[in-house]
Amino acid sequence: MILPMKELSDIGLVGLAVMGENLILNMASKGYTVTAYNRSTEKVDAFMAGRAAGKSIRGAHSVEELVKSLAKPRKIMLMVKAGAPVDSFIEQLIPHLDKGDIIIDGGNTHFPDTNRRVELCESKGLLFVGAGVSGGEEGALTGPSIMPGGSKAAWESVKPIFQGISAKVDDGTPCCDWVGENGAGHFVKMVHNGIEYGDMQLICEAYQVMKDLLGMSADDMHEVFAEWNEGELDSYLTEITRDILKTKDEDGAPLVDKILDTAGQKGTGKWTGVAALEMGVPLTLIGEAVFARCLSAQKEERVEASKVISGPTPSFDGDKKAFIEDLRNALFAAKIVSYAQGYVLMREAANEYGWELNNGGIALMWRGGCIIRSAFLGNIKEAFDNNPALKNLLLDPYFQQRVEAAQAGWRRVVAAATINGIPAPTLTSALSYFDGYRTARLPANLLQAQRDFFGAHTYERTDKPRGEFFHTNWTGRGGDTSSSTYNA
Ligand code: NBP
Repeated sequence: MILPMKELSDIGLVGLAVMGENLILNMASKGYTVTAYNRSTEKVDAFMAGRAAGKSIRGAHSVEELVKSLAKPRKIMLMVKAGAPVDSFIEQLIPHLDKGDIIIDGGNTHFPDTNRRVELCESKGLLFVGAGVSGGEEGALTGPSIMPGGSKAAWESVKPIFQGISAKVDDGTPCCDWVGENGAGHFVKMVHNGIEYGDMQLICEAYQVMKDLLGMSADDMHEVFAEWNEGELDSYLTEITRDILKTKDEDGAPLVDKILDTAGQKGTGKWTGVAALEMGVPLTLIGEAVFARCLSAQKEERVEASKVISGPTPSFDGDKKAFIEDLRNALFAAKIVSYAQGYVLMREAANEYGWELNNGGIALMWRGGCIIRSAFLGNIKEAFDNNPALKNLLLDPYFQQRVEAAQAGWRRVVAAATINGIPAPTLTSALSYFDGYRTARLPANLLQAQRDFFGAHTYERTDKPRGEFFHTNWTGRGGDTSSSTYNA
């Protein structure tokens, strides 16, 4: 269908790589007229002569031409490599823009950069939106999940386009809503990516346990993931794992078996872990998922170590079917822990940066279009609808009941993996967090005694009110002077 081209474009998009091109085509398919621009202008010509031909898309060959082609308030979306290229385009655009014009950064930007850019643009009378976009190439074309934040005054102008092109959940609700001020949109997208790291690693651990402990073939595992995808583990990542496991190489052997076991990463998982460390949030599962990728990257060293260090030879003589059900429960329970931890991190960030995050709305944005989309996010939305002040998802009655029902199987899986020497860092650390979180008295009494012993760091007592600090001269050699009490 050829849609009419408006005299002035509704929006301009800079960056004709995989995401930018597909977002433009998505916008044009919804009736918007879009101006396309790219640093290397030959890509503009190629796009205009190719995929954009006959659509409500016009090409621009300079920033000036781009700006002149837009209806006011002008909306310009950057879909370029995160970092310096975004700053470079902002600098180039500013002299050509008028008060109230809007710059949108749709890349995977680190949220402090967005905080800074909102301040800069607002100081020039412009508006700035930092929008996380998820869904990859296909999502960009057919409906991504979009998480916008920044200058709230921009939302009314941007909303129809973003909600128009975004994925929709079953009742038609768009997977895009205003997230919050400054870098809130990019923060939420960062946590989304961290959760994606966790979900992927959990699936990989279940795969390795099935392969190395149960001796299952890729075809057998394909059947298991197909079945799991019909139930509460229904998700995009379960679905693609199912399809990956049945894909064959040219010789008919499973392609997955021929792929080198070293994982790459572009940094968003690391940022999530760093943010958690900075805010003192125990985000253990995502942290382990990032480290698992790091360990996978040490391929040569692992091969060397495997020749020198021995461990148990995996063997299983139990009920395979029952154990696969345990594995399903382990995956589900650990996934609940991961989202619980991710939400605690977002709550802490909201406190620290003064954002008003809508937790149920975030679950809805992740419900469709993005890589972590799953049926389970509907339950998270319900949990926050029932109790917007929920401290931890594990305390929601539905999730509490589900984890309690799953925990026996989860423990059997972690025990079996440990006894058989199969690494399962995310399944295991999630269980430790779960047990730590539900433990009223942890061994930190001893830890605090150690701190006071060697550094006079003081301690509080169980028989005195909170906030009163004591120091003991443990050896009889130290003095009575204590260190200041503060937490870094
Ligand atoms: P890339 O991340 O590969 O970026 C390519 C674009 O950046 C091209 O337009 C390129 O222009 C431009 N660019 C580069 Br590279 N260096 C530049 C510079 N110094 N100055 C100006 N422009 C420069 O594209 P992408 O994969 O489409 O991703 C775009 C953004 O969306 C990124 O932030 C990415 O992290 C994010 N994202 C990607 C996905 C995905 O699945 N790929 C999903 C979600 C979000 P050129 O043609 O002149 O080199």
